[in-house]
Amino acid sequence: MRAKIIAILVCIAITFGIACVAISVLTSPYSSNPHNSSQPHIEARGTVAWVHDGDTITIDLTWVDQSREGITVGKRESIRFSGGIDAPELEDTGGYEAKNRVSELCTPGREIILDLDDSSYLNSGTPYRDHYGRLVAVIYVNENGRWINVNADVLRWGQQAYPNHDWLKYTWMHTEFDYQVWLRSDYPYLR
Ligand SMILES: [Ca+2]
Repeated sequence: MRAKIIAILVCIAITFGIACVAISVLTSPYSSNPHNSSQPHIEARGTVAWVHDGDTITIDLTWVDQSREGITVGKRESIRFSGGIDAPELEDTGGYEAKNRVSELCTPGREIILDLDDSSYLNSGTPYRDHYGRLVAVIYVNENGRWINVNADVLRWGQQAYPNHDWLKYTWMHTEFDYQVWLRSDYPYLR
């Protein structure tokens, strides 16, 4: 009798455990993608506060992967676009146009997801940040069910629209990301 009760309790515990795992997987930010299966890698989420220029925006962090050291939910952070790319300064040719290009995708209050640059500490000595303390990342927005890499978008647009500017000015720096992938014709995360 006692063995039977123990067996029943073990069965209940196993069922409960499986249910808990299933619920956590279904509600995880990694799987909460209503639009498509090819969701980019996510290490943080946030909402846009404002756009500085063609390669930097400010966001409010709403979710951060637990293992990301020194990054706190609820904090306002500047995000420098990763991948070694550079947009013109606002006072230079194409600067305002680049800001407008980013602003089309990064409207205030819009949700974005971030793939933080795991290699940026090699440049600054601080995980995921540059020398100015900004987070370095790739920013994605979801537009009508498509994930768009904002870094790749401004790079591809800029090279066409303002070819005299060196859009790949910082590719000598350490980065997790390969801008050459973003320039391929079959790159998926584009408008
Ligand atoms: Ca990363």
